[in-house]
Amino acid sequence: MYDGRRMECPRFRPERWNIPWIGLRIMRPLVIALFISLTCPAAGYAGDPPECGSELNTTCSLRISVCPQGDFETIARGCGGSSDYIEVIIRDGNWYPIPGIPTTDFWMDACDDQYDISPCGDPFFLADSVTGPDGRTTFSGHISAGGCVPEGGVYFACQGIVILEMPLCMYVVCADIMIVSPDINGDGQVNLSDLSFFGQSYNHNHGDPLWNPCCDYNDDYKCDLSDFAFLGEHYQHGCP
Ligand SMILES: [Ca+2]
Ligand SMILES: [Ca+2]
Repeated sequence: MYDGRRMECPRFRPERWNIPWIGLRIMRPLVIALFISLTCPAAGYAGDPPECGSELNTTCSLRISVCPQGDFETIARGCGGSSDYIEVIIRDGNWYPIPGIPTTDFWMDACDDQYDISPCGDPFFLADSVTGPDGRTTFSGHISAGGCVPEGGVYFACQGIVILEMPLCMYVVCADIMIVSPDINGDGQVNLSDLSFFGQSYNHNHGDPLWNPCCDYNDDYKCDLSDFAFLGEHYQHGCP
């Protein structure tokens, strides 16, 4: 069983990595995992950091509106109700669950390299609790970030190690999560520059050439006065 040891590897934050010769962010987590496997002690005992065997699930196709200030929609409301969540089950190299992982040891970003979650703070979101005896925890709170991930999904990392699809662990798990923010350009502030982006999509709906899903904060496939009201509510909000 897990003996309480924590991995002493350097902690990596995938969003800070720049690998121009690969380009696609989808490759970046795999490169990070390879680097860690080469520079850290080999797995072989319970209590190793998360590797192949971890899981990432959502209760539905989450659509979450976030603000750099962390005061927009919670993950729990990401499907229109109030009880949805993201779930992870973290296991080590021997598929033993890892309990006690701190709430701060998780990270997420867009699977598609053309999109970005722009985090405010480190961490910019928290797990609801430390991982339990089964290695499980959930996420249902606020996210402090800007940017936009309209498609392609979101990957998760725990202690810098990206969760991969079982059983082969060849591919990154991209959870069905869409993230939008009134900080449309992801510079950490909701201001005039975002208003300019919003204006270009205003009164354009899904299917229109000028439709921009990053401007739809109430998930009705329209960019209209309702969304403008949300932008106004968070105007001049920024990273704490
Ligand atoms: Ca902005
Ligand atoms: Ca809308």
